[in-house]
Amino acid sequence: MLIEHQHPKNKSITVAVVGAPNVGKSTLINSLMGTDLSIVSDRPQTTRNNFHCVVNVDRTEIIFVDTPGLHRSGHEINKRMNQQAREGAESVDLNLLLIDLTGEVLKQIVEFADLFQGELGKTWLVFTKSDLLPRADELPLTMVFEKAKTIIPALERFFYISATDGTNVNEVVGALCDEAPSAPHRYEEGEISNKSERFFVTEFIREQAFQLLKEELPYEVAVTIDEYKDLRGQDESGRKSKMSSMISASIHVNRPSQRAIVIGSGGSMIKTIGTRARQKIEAMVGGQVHLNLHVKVTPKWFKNNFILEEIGLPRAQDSARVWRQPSQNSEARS
Ligand SMILES: Nc1nc2c(ncn2[C@@H]2O[C@H](COP(=O)(O)OP(=O)(O)O)[C@@H](O)[C@H]2O)c(=O)[nH]1
Ligand SMILES: [Mg+2]
Repeated sequence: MLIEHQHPKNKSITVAVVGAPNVGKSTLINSLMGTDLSIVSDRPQTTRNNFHCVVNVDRTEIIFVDTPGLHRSGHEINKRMNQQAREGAESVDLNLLLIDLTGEVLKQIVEFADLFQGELGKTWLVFTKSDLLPRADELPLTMVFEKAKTIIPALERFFYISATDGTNVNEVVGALCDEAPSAPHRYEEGEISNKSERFFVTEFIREQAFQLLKEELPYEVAVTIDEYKDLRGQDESGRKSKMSSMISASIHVNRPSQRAIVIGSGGSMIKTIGTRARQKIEAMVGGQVHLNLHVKVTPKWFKNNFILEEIGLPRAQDSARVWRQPSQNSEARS
C-alpha cells in the first residue's frame, strides 16, 4: 500500500522566515496556514521560539519555520531568542528575509546581516506591509535589491507583499512550490507543527496577556503549564468525558505590582485572559477545555534558567550564565 506522505510525486521544502522583530513573520505564516497558530502582536519580540508551521499545496509540503526577530540585546532571554532565530535558519532549504517597507529598508538588511553572524544559505527578500504604502508597485525595489545583494550575496530574488490584504502572497507560495525538491513529506496529513498542543496553549495564554495588557505590561510575562490532562477518548465511569482537556497554567510576572495588573480588579483581567485563551485552545483541540490560570510573582524569571528552559529557550552560545566547575581550567572547558 502506498503511504500518502511517501507518494512519488510529493515535494517538500523547509523555509525559515527571518527578519527583525515586528516585520510580520508570524502574520505571513498565519495567513498562509489559514489559522492563527503563531501568535502576533504589534509589539516586537512576541515570538520567542522557532517552530514549524506546515502548509500543503497540492503535493507540495511547505514547512515554514517561524523565528523570533533577530535584535541587539545583552539580556539573557534575548540572547536565547536570537539563538532560536539562528538555529531556525539552519538546515533549511531557503530563507525568506522579511523587510518592513514602512521602515528603513537598507538599514534592516545591514542590521540583519550583522546580527545573523553565521553563513546564510539561499535567501529570498520579501518586502512586507505593502498595503501601508500608497504606491508600493512604483518603489525602486529592483535598485534596493541590487544594493541589498552587495550586503547579503545569498539573496536570489525579491517579492513585495502584504500579509494583511494578500498582495503577492500567492506569488511567493507559487515560487516556493516551484523551488521545492521532490521528497517524501516530513509531516503526515493533518499534522501542522513540530510543537505540541501544550506549547501552543502557553502561547495562546501569553498572546491574550500581551494583547489585553499592552500598555501596562511590556514583555515581562511567561507562561508555564502546571498540569495538563488530555481527556479525549477517555471514558469516565463508562461515559465519554465531555471535557477534552483540563489545564492548569501559571502566568509568571516579575513584580507584585504586575501581579495585581494581570489579576485586575476583582479578578476581571485574568478572567478575560482565561476566557479568550480558552476559546483558542478549544478551537485547536476541538472540544471543551477547562482552563485554570494562576498568576505568580517569579522575580527576574527572564534570567532564571529553569523558567527559560521550561518555555523552550535553552542556553545560547553567548549565554552569560555558564556553570563552571572550579577545578577545571578554561582550556579544558572550551
Ligand atoms: N498593515 C500591515 N500590517 C502587518 C502586516 N504584516 C504584519 N503586520 C502587523 O505587524 C505587527 C507585527 O506582526 P508579527 O507577525 O507579530 O511580526 P513578527 O514579529 O515579525 O512575527 C502586527 O501588528 C501585525 O498585525 C502587513 O502586511 N500589513
Ligand atoms: Mg512573530
